[in-house]
Formats: sequence, structure tokens, C-alpha cells
Amino acid sequence: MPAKILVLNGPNLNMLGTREPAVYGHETLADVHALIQARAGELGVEADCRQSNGEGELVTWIQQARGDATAIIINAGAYSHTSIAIPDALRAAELPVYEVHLSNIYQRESFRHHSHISAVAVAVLCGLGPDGYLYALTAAAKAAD
Ligand code: CA2
Repeated sequence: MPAKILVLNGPNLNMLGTREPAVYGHETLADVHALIQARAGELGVEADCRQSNGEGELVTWIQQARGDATAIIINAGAYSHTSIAIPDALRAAELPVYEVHLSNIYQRESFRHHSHISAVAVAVLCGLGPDGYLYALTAAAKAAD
């Protein structure tokens, strides 16, 4: 059975490629998912890529990953800075978590400097654009090998 890595994107990330290209780049979320699937194929792992604008839906998907997925890669968007429910669910899932942000959150407004998810993540990748997901996927695949 190949390792199964759940890739979650949070609120507004479905808008990628439509606005703020200087911050988030020109790729759409579909483009990012295609890059992830291509790398997953090279690594011999399965990537299940999802996006939701809802905190509760993200929590439900994280709960369902327990016993099903090998690792979780998550860009929780603005929920990274506000949600307690998402890190609670990640902790309960007992899976390695890789946190990704497209932008360098430390170069931006101070309210973006703290993520509640970082404390439950094995690694945080930010400021690398879509490559952050690919590095996280590579690390998750290696750890599962
Ligand atoms: O840098 C990241 O990946 C963020 O997680 C993106 C979030 C932001 O709230 C975090 O502080 C950092 C926002 C995603 C919104 O994406 C948009 C893309 C294009 C147009 C509008 C929103």
C-alpha cells in the first residue's frame, strides 16, 4: 500500500491565481494540486488534495485521516492564526503534520506571525510558494518509507 498523504488547503486558497499575484503567485489551486500529484507520482505516494473554506469541514477531514492517512500537509490559511479547533484535531489525529504557507508570514502583518498549527507540526515551510508543498510531500514520503 503506498503512503497516503492528505493535503489540506483552507479558506480563500481556492482564489489562488485570481488576485494578489505579488503575494501568492500566478498559479491557481488546480495548478498547485497538479504539481503535488505529479510529485506524488514520482515519489510513489498517494496525495489526496482538498480545499475548504469551512473550519468545521477541515476538522472533519482531519478526524477522518486518523488511521487512514500517513501524514497531513496543511495550509490552513487565515485559520492558522485564529483556530484552536484545527490544531486540536491535528493533535488528536496522531499523524505527522507539515505546515505550509505560500508567503513568508514573518515578512507580513504581525497578526500573521503566529500560527497555532506550528506547535503541532514536525516542520513549517513558508515563503517558498507552491514548492513548499512539494518539499513537505518529499519529507512526508521519506518519513513514511
Ligand atoms: O501564505 C499563505 O499561504 C497563507 O496561509 C495564505 C492565507 C493567509 O491568511 C495566511 O496568513 C498566509 C490567505 C490565503 C488567501 O489566498 C488568496 C489568494 C488569492 C486571492 C485572494 C486570497
